[in-house]
Amino acid sequence: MLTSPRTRVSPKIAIIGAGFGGLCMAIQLERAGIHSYTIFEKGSGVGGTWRDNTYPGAGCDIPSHLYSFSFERYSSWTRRYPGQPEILGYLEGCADSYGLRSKTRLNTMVTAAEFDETSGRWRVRTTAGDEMFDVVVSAMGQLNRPHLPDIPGMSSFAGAAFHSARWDHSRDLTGRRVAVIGNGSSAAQFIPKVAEVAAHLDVFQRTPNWVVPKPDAVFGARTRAALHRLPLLQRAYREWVFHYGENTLYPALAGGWSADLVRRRALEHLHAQVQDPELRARLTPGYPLGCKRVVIDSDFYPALTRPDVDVVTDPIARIVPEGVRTVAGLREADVIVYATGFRTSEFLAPVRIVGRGGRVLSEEWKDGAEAYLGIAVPRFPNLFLLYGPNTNLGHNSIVFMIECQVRYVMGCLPHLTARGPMEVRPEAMDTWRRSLERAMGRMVWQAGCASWYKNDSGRVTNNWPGTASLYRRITRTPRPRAFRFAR
Ligand code: N01
Repeated sequence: MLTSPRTRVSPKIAIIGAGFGGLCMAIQLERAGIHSYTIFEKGSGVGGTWRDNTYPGAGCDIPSHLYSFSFERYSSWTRRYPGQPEILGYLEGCADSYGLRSKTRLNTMVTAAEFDETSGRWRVRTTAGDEMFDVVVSAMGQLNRPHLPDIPGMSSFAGAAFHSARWDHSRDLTGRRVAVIGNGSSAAQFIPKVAEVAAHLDVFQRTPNWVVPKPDAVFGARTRAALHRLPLLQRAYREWVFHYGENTLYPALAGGWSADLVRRRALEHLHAQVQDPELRARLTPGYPLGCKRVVIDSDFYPALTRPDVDVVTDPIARIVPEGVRTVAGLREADVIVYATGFRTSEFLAPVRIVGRGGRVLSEEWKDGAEAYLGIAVPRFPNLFLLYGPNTNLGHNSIVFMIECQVRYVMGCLPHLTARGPMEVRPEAMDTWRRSLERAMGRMVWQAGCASWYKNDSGRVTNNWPGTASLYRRITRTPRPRAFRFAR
């Protein structure tokens, strides 16, 4: 049985993380006149992944007019796909204009959150002390913990080594021999920049990726002025990008009409940019397009064709003081960059979340993270997740999904204020799980490839198998019947 908390007009809310999700949540609370929240941010600034990823060439491969808040449209993007500094600037601007800074505790890591059944509240433990809250909103994202591989000898390397999401800008790569391990979206963005300055670059590729062109465009002063003066034009552009994702890219992932079209587009791109048939063969994926995250980039392949760049496909045997030893021999390096992705299936880690009856979330999720609508978990009352399990997209803007989730949480607040802590019913979770499994069956992600969309046992824990429009529809209004309430 849940116990009732004392009635309060505005629940006290802890938001974990100050990236797109945490800021969106705080802004909507502000707009609703609810100021009783605190954002806990482990880093030294707001921005989340856009504060962490500062590697050369970092940027978004989703057009920013869509990859931004619908309620905070911005006409000043300097290009279709702006770089990381511009996106970070946008988020900082949002934090300033909604007055979120004073509510944000920087350099404060949440270590645990424990539900106290007597008071019906959460004890949030942080590096700065403990505090009680009515509601906890996790906005920790899926791509916030760098994954370092487990290659023998890594600590023996004599040069500098760092992860792409923790770029060491004190290391000048000019004239150095650089080894990059990994070739995903992050590597594809910084490899062209590193290749320009390095004496030699080895790209260690374990699996080739599908790559499609990135049709970037500069938005000059006139275009920006037009977008500023004509909000309808800006809105129409945003809608067009959104619907292109929904109607052309989504079907390519769901075995629909465009699968062959997008695949052919990727192959044409490869043929146009890589002339050497042997290199082309090594860069041609042997699994269906979309199974792994498609790389969207027009500079990646040209960088790989440079005479001072080698694509190394011999498996890595170990790291040695002089560089990387593959099964074919030593590749000397002064610097190693691990572009090896993130620990994506360990949602909410390393925060220890303890719900009703002493249930520990990481143990509940030992076979794979799951949440009703990606937002709520049985036995964890008043805990809401943003960008939680099965809400990542391979075809559209995650900011759109976050807005849907925040609207849902906002819709829950009057219910939990009136009726006490709310907890999703196991039956609702079962129905959700079954519908997810059915929809997952048609998606390309299960088609014989390894990817960060899955956990170690091969279950797709990260991606949403429907369109973004469908997700918006099903999260529009909370259904109280799906929840148990304390009162
Ligand atoms: O990471 P990844 P990422 N030995 O997981 C390799 C988002 N993002 O940082 O494919 C050797 O994609 C691994 O090889 P394999 C975007 O959603 C967005 O690049 O497993 N190699 C792979 O090549 C993206 O998908 C933007 O065989 C090892 C690479 O490391 C996500 O972030 C920009 C290895 C990891 O690729 C993650 O991208 C950038 C090992 N032991 C990123 N372990 C936007 O523009 C791993 N690898 C929005």
